[in-house]
Amino acid sequence: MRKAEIIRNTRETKISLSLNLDDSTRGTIDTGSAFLDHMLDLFQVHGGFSLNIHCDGDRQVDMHHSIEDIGIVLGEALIKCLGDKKGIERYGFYFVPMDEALARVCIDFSNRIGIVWRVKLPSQTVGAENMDAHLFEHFFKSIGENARMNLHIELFYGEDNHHCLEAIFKAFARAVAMAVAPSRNVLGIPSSKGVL
Ligand SMILES: [Mn+2]
Repeated sequence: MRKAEIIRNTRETKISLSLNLDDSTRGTIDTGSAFLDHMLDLFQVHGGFSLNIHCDGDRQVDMHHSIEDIGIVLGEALIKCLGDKKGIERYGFYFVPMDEALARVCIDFSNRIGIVWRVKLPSQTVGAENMDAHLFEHFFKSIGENARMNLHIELFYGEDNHHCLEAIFKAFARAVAMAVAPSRNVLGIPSSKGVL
């Protein structure tokens, strides 16, 4: 089983997170934002992963530190689960429509950081907490940098922020699921260099 447990405590956030890529038991997610909980639940369900998160963050400021630090820890957990990346597909991609919105996510667990965020959300806030929708760019940047990924996220169109972000999270989950799946074609580490 590829799994990781990480605890990270700072003056801004206290986070405990566990991720299991080979178990689809639905975990408990409590980030302090019901909207972010919903998005991360979509990630575990659509990826076929088990994710538990508890975050006690400085929400009296805003969700900025919490969402950024959860991204850091989730990125660290992903890379920890993958180890030397032997036998995995390495690349993953997915298009997901959500009613009027369409998103595409392409990833490479390349050990070379490169994040492209081509997303123009239709409104500035989202969720019952009126979270700044711009924070989701920081979130995916934190994941990509800490999982040392090449991560391309695009939103082609969409009129409802909830739908747009839902399409992005589902596409991300399914792209990760594809990339971490056992490779049908490549034996060993999926790189001509022999190291990733
Ligand atoms: Mn929803």
